[in-house]
Amino acid sequence: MKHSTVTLGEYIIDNQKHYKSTSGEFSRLISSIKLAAKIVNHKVNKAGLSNILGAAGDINIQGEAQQKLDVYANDIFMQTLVNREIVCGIASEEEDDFVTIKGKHQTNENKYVVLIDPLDGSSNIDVNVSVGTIFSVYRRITPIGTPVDKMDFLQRGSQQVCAGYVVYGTSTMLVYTSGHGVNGFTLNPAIGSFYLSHPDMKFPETGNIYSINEGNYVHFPQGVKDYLKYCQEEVDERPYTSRYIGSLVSDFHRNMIKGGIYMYPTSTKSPKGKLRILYECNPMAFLAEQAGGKASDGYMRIMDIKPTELHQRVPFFCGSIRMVEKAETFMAQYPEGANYNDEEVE
Ligand code: P6P
Repeated sequence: MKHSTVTLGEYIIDNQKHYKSTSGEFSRLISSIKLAAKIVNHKVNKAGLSNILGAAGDINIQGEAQQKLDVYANDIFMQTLVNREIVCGIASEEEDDFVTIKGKHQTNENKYVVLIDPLDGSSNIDVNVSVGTIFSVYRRITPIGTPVDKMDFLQRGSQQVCAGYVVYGTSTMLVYTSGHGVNGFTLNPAIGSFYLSHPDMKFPETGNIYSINEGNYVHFPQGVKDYLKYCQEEVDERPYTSRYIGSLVSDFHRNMIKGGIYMYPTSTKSPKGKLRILYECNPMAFLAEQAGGKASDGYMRIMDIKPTELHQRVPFFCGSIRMVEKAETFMAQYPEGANYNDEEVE
C-alpha cells in the first residue's frame, strides 16, 4: 500500500461538502477527538512505566472496577470536547449520568451530543493487549439554547451523524464514518499526525472467523449454540477459526479487514447481553453498515432499537453480512428472544 500523504485534518477539509454542519463545527469535533486520541495513546503506550496500571479503586455504574486508564481516558476526552465548545452534552460509560456542557456564556448553543466508551477492553490494559475508544455523535433534538435532555441521548442509532473508534494496537488508528463510507487513519507517532491509510474500508461479504467468549457456552441461547456448531462442523469452507481478543474494537477491526462475525449474546450472567447500545453497539453498527456489513441483536437491526436507558445493554451480532444473516437464521428458530424491543420502528 503506497504511503498516504493525506492527513485526517486535510481529509475532513477536502470532504467538508459531506458534513451537513456549518462553520466547521464537525471539523472541530473530529479534531478534538483526534487530539484526545493522541494524548491517550501516549499514556497507553507507556502504561507499564507510569503508575497508571491497575484499578483506580472505584466502581463505575456498570459495577465494574474502574481501571486508572479508564478514568484518565474519560477525563481527557471530556476535557478536549468541553474546551472546543462543540457539544452541549456528553454521555460516557464512566459517568453515571450525562454531563451538560455550557459554553463560556453558560449557554447551550452547540448542537451535538457525544456518547463515548473512553477505553473499551480496559481489562486488557495490564496484560499489554490492545484496547480502544468508541464514540458516537448525534444532533440534539431539544431546541438549541435550552438545557440538554436525556432524550437527546436516547436516540436510535439510525440518527447518528458520526461514529468511530480509536484502536490502540500495534499501531494506533482512528476509524470513523459520517455516513459516507468508513475511512481508517494511522497515527505516525514521529510526527503526531494521523494519515489516511485505509480508505473506504469494507467488510468482506463473508468470512471464516467468529469471535465470541465460548466460556459462556452453556449459558447461550440455543440459536447461538446451533450457530457455533455450524461454524465448527467439517463442511465446505468450515470449520471457521475462533478469534476472541476480549476487546470489541480489536475484534471488530480484524473482522472488518479479514471478514468475520463478533457475537456477544445474552447469557444467564448477562440476561440482556453485556455491550451497551448507546456507546458500543450503535457506533459499531453504524460503521459496520457503512462498510457493507450488518449489526443486529440476533433478531432486529441494532440501529432500529429505541434506547430507553443511558447504560442499556443489548445482545450484539456484528460483522460480515452473510455471517450475521446465517446466525440470525439459527436465532429465528427460537423466537422467544424476538420482539426484544416492542417499540414500533418509526
Ligand atoms: P467478556 C470489554 O469489557 C467489552 O466491553 C468488549 O470490548 C469485549 O468484547 C467484551 O466486553 C469482553 O467481555 O465477558 O468476554 O470478558
